[in-house]
Order: sequence, then structure tokens, then C-alpha cells
Amino acid sequence: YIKNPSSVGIIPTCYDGGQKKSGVDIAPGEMLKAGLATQIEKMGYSVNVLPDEDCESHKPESEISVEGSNVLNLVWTSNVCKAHAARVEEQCRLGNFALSLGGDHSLALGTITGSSRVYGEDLCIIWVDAHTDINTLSTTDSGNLHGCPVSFLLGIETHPELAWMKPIIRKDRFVYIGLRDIEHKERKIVKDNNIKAFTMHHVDKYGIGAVVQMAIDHINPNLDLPIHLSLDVDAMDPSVAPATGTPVRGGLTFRECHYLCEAIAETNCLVAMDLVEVNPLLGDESAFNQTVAVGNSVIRCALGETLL
Ligand code: NNH
Ligand code: MN
Ligand code: MN
Ligand code: MN
Repeated sequence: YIKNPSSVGIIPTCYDGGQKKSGVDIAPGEMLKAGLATQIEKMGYSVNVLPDEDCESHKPESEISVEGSNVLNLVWTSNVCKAHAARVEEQCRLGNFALSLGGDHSLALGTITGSSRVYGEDLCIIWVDAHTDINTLSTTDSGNLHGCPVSFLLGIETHPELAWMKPIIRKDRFVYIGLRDIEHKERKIVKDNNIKAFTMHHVDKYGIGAVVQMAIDHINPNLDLPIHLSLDVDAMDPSVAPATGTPVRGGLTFRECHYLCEAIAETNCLVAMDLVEVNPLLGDESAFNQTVAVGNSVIRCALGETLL
């Protein structure tokens, strides 16, 4: 795979059907309006901004219901993520850094499927989030698919509607950082599947530097495998990234999240990134501006902006 790609493909998908609060679908437009593409160009990359996905066109006539589950928008989410996966796959095949802008975190069903089609079982995932997003169709209480993508990506859950995913992500190449809001049933899934997780407790105990080092050592000890970073802005403390649908206090500070992105950039292994769950409609104008700005800022850090 290509280390340090010189081109970035920005793939916006304004999808909000993986949860119930509208507004997360205008985030990609706002992040681009705030100058993301030019900022990345100024760093020396060539940047290609792909058109926004027409999510309404993917809406089915009727949704299916799943027995024993209150899951919402399964068909719609599947259709949107399938289209998004093809776009991520294409960028990775071209050797471009695939930057997905969401939308809610259900989009990761598509983002990581797309990169894994190109990088296969080598692909390592760093999931930075307040939440584990590992509910299955039967454990989800909210019925929101943004709380479920990890179970599908790791092959813990399947559904015929999502059969196109054909997941190949290795559980030992997946790691969480930033967790602090884990549902009881999710905790059991994480433990039963032996998934490496660094919660905020570990960040407090060891410091962010050691946590990121341990996380990278776990998934990619020789620094020879491609990494996909899936970053949910709610991993950051609400004082840093307030405009998001499910804020949880006690999150990563501004510097901790930036440090994390810098340390991943330093590996030269990062090939794809998702920035999801910015909801510009939640909170006042300053909360909105602050969250869009910090989203763009952590993206630039992951692309190496602050490294010498
Ligand atoms: N665990 C909850 C659920 O399944 C919340 C998920 N919300 C998120 N995930 N923002 O990152 O609905
Ligand atoms: Mn909408
Ligand atoms: Mn998430
Ligand atoms: Mn989250």
C-alpha cells in the first residue's frame, strides 16, 4: 500500500438516518464551507472533493422490520453505506487518502468496508469514540444503527440486507480509544470477543501518549500495515466539541485528540479516516463554529499538519 499518499479524496455523505436527530446531515457542507479542502491543499496535498451522495434517492419505498429488534432504517442505511463503500474503495484503489465526512457513525458500515476491499485483512482500525457502537440488532435499545456498525464490521452480527459487506476485519486489528458510555450488553460483546479497548480511565491512568502507543502496538506492532481511523467527534469532551448528538462529559481534551491524530500521522500508515457525528444544529452558533473548526483541525493533524 501507498505510505504517505499525496492526494486526498474527500467523500461527503450527508446521511442522518442512523439516528434520530436531524442536522448531522449538513455537517459535510459546513466543514467544506469552513475551508477544509483549501486547508488540506495548503499542506501540499492535491485534493479532490467528491459530490455529496444523494441519500434521499437511496430511501426505500418501505422499510423492513427485524424480528426481536427495534432497528430503524435498516434498508436505507444499507443502501447509503453500500454506495459510500464503493466511493471509498475507489479512492483507496487510486492510492488516495480516503477522507469520509458524515453524517452519523452508521456510515462506517460503508467507509471501512470500502477500505477493507482494497487492503484486505491487513487493515487496522482505530475507533475513537465515547461509545463502543457494537450493539447488535437484538441488543440495541435505541434502534439507532449508528450504535451498531462495529458488530457488523467484525462479523459479530449479520443481516441479509447487509450481506454486501462481506466483513473481513480482524478483531485483533481493531482497537478503541476514548470510551466512557458503554451499554451493559455492549460490554459483554466487547469482552466475549476479546476486543482491545482503551477507555477514558486508561487515558487518565497512563496518559494519552502511552495509550496511543499501546493501541498502535496492539494492531500494528511493526508499523507495516495500513490504518483506518474512524473518529466520532463525541470522543472529545463536550466543552471541546459541543455540537454532537450524544455528548458525554469526561472526554478527550483538545490536545489529547490532536495528539492522538498526530501520533497516528507519525506512523505514516494512515490510509483512510472518517469524521462523523458533527451536528451543526445542536447548540448555539458558537458551539457550531467550534465543533466544525475542531473537526477540520483534527483531520489536518491526522494528515500531518503539526508534525515537523
Ligand atoms: N449506545 C447508544 C446506541 O446504541 C449510543 C450510540 N451513540 C453514538 N455512538 N453516538 O457513537 O444508541
Ligand atoms: Mn434529514
Ligand atoms: Mn460513534
Ligand atoms: Mn459516539
